[in-house]
Amino acid sequence: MVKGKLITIEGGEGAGKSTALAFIKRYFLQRQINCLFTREPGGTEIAEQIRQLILHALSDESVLPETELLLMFAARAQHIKTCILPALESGQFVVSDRYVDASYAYQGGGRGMDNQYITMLDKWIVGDVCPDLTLLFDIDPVLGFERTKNRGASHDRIEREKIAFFKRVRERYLERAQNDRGRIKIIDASQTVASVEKQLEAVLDAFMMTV
Ligand code: T5A
Repeated sequence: MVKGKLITIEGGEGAGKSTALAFIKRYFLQRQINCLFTREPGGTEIAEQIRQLILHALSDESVLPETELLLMFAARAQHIKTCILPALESGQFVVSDRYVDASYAYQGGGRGMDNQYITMLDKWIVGDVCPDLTLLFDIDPVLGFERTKNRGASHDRIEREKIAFFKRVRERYLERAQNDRGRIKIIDASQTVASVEKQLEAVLDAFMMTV
């Protein structure tokens, strides 16, 4: 069976993932590679509804870390089974704006949830639908937040966390990159857009040589 490739994009708030996505779309279009672009939490109708609940729940009740983690994986289960897997099995490339590494970084690093729960859900829900390549947009959270201020949109529930939370998120991402250098490629997102695109092109070119 032809199998596509799964590329994921990760990083802290305001790291420039959305900006880089436009470049990645052009990159694959120019090479006439059929690519599905999706995101987490979200990517399917139900998963987008769960995203809304996670990021914009209209309630004074605080969302428990356990609830947040389980909702992330509930959305991910829908996303994998109904969107990612069928695309990969038809030989398509899939590019997801965030995936399972985000749960380790945000719920594990940020919220301090025990890794064993995340690993258990990862094994159950993600299984072998692992990314072939992960682009980690690394930036100091202070600079990331400066950038989102310029964007003007209001902050969602997670974006309203304190800077210490995002420092822990960054540390956990970097720790994962350190332990999985073959898959996770760090992009220095503090650089100019042109420099970020240059880094991306080099990583994508190297990856395409392997497929
Ligand atoms: N989440 C998600 C979890 O907690 N657990 C999980 O398992 C998953 C899957 C999702 C939220 O959910 C959490 C993480 C997140 O909090 P999201 O939709 O991924 O959120 O959105 P954010 O991460 O919040 O992404 P942002 O939209 O905030 O940031 P981006 O996309 O990284 O940044 P972007 O491209 O919008 O850029 C921000 C600003 O900077 C400028 C842009 O023009 C823009 O104004 N910019 C640059 N400026 C200077 N130099 C550059 N190189 C620049 N690149 C961009």
